[in-house]
Amino acid sequence: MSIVTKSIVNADAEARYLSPGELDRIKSFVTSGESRLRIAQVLTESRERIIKQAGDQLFQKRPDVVSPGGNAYGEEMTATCLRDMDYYLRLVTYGVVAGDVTPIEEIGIVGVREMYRSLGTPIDAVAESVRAMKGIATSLMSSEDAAEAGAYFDYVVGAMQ
Ligand SMILES: CCC1=C(C)/C(=C/C2=NC(=C\c3[nH]c(/C=C4\NC(=O)[C@H](C)[C@H]4CC)c(C)c3CCC(=O)O)/C(CCC(=O)O)=C2C)NC1=O
Repeated sequence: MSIVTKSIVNADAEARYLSPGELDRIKSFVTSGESRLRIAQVLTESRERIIKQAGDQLFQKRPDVVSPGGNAYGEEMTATCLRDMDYYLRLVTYGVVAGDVTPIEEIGIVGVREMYRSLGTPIDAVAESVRAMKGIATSLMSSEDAAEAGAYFDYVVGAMQ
């Protein structure tokens, strides 16, 4: 839910006008709108390159995951691994557009440890892949946009620690 919807739901539950604090938060959401949309556009347009390069970095750093016995060993499993990276990059764009990590949390973080444990996927390596995507993605942006975007990647990495 975006801050706008959230504030309206909260205010209406108490049949009141939006408070000055809520209006302030909505104002900063609106003010940052242009940069958040610009960031989401860059991530969307560059998604293939971000995933490819971050995948290469991950497999260089963690050759074990693509070696025999590794969770991403073999063409099909490697493709599934890159697909998961694509999932997390997509969720980051949702967070950026919403100005809120809630969509990332609800779709991709709740239950993620248990999921990867049951799949035998080393979650620290998934976190490493997200860190690599952050590095490549933010290198495509101004430092201000990079700081804004970086926070959403950091959220995912932190949640996997
Ligand atoms: C949008 C929310 C969402 C997420 C996050 C998600 C993840 C997800 N990753 C999966 C598998 C997988 N995920 C990986 C990923 C990796 N293995 C590694 O060693 C690397 C570190 C890493 C890549 C960075 C692999 C290799 C599998 C297949 C494992 C298997 O089938 O044994 C599976 C099992 C089902 C399937 O294969 O599709 C799910 C559900 N699905 C979702 O709907």
